[in-house]
Formats: sequence, C-alpha cells, structure tokens
Amino acid sequence: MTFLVLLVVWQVSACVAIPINETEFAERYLTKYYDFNEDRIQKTDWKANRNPLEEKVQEMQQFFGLKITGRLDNQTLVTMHTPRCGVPDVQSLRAAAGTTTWTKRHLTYRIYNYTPDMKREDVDHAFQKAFHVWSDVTPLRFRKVYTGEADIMILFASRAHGDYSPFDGQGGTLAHAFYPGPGIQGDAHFDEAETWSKGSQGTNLFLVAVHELGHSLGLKHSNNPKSIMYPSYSYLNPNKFRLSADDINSIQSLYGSSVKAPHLGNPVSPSSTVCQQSLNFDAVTTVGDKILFFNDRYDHFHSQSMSCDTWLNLLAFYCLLSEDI
Ligand SMILES: [Ca+2]
Ligand SMILES: [Zn+2]
Ligand SMILES: [Zn+2]
Repeated sequence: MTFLVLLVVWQVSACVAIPINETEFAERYLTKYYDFNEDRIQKTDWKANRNPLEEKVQEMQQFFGLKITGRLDNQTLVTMHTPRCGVPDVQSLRAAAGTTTWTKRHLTYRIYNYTPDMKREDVDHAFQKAFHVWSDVTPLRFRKVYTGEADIMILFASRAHGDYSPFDGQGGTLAHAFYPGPGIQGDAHFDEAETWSKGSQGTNLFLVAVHELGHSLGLKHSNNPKSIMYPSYSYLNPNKFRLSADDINSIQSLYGSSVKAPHLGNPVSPSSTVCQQSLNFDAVTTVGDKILFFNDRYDHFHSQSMSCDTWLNLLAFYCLLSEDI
C-alpha cells in the first residue's frame, strides 16, 4: 500500500516536472493575448475547413512583425517566450467595449506596497518619473496619496492576487494594468516574482511602469517596436528614455496636448520664471482686457493689464499651488 502511494506521488511529481509541450504553451499564449478560444472555435470554424490556430499564429506574427508562416517556428516561439505585459494584444469585443478614458484630468495614485528588490525611495522615484512621462505631454496631473483608494492603485503581488489574472512566477508576464474606470479599473499590478531594479539588471521598474500606466490611462498595445506600448519588454537606458511620436499621438488623441504658458516676452528672463517648465493650465483665454487661466482643480485667476510683475506674481502663485506632477 505504501509502495502504491509512493508510486502515485512519484508519477504526479514526474508529470509536473515534464516541460509542457510547445503547442500547448502557444495555445495558452494565444488564448491569453489573442483571444484564441478552442472550445468556441471547434463548433464553428473547424467545420468551415479553416485552421483557427494557424490563423491566430499568423495574427500574432503580424503584430510582432515576424515572418508570417502560421507555424510555430523558432522565431515565433522565442517571441512568445519573451517576458511581456499581461494585457492582451487583441481584445474580445466585450473587453474592447470596456475601454475608456478618464473624464477628469487630476488623478490620484497610491503605491499600496513595495517590492523588497529595491530601496523604497527608488520605487517612489521610478513611479514619479513614469507619471511625469505622461503628464509632460498631456493636461493630466497626478497626485500621490498615502491612504484610501486612489484612482490608480499600484501593487506588487505574486501568483493569484484577487483579480482572476494570476501572475506566473519569474519571466512570462511582468505586470498588467486595467483601463480607466472605477474600482480596480486604472490599477497597475507588478509581478513580485520578477527581480525589479532601477538599472539594467533584472527588470527595470521605470520602463514597465511607463508601459502599465499607459494602460491605466487608456492606451492599448502598439505593434511599433519603438513604442513603449509594445507588449514585449526590452531594456533601454531610463535616463535617455523618450516617448515615441506614436505614443505621444496616441495619448494626445485621448486627452489633448499639454497647455503650456503663453510666451512671456522679453521683460521676463527665463531665470525668473522659476516654474516655467511645469507651468500648465487647462485653458488660457482673454475676455475683454482680462486674461483668464483655467484649471479644473483651482478657481480661475484673472488679472487686468498684465504687467511683468503681475505675470511673475501669477507664476509664483501658481507654483505654490501646483504641487501635483
Ligand atoms: Ca512573471
Ligand atoms: Zn501592456
Ligand atoms: Zn492583477
């Protein structure tokens, strides 16, 4: 009896130890990222003499710019095994219908927990910089909060973590995020099984954060390898990071561009405009002899006959108020 139990245990362990078949792996990949649904397909498309798996492989190859063979060739499998974002590349109609944008322009974020892989201040800095990437090119502003529920909740988790999208251990899925909306929508989750870093070792948190926050703001995956919204991870120097034109166009198509301060003229030297770089209003307009500054969080400011001093006072006043990113 003991021998029989041991034999069963050994057989189960042996099954677990066998690497999964590559076709099975590819089917799971295509189910997760390309809406491949074998059960549904069997009843319809197989009868029509089509090969839905081959078609899905082609769809994936096309997205990644690979040679379109419809076969699980080496290049395709290597791409499928490259660490990536957990958000699908192709969405079902139901999921696509849920994609939205934020209607407000001032959003809050909260770092719910921290990875032990990095110093706490480095994690803070990575997210702050990642939010800056998006606020630099849009009217969106982000404020960090420390308690309660923020619009964008950021957390590190392993395996199952309560959203029916369990993480998969080291490699594979690095992180995922939800499109804008209430509750879990807008949140960004990072797989704690990865080794997060501020450099090139392991997985660079800043680069993945820029990508995931793109989803939190409503962006889908791009098939342009230069886009930060490309699904696969590849390291680039975070200090030299710039959004691609593709990314800027995509986010500005959702939220418009950043409204910069109007040109201040010669009397005001650049050195005296202490926060010129970050000075942004939702709208600036003139009504009669007044110039109106609109910001959806603060009341509008107005002034008659804008002298240089008035400009500087307004700038200083706005700097004091404008602690958001
Ligand atoms: Ca993983
Ligand atoms: Zn993604
Ligand atoms: Zn999650």
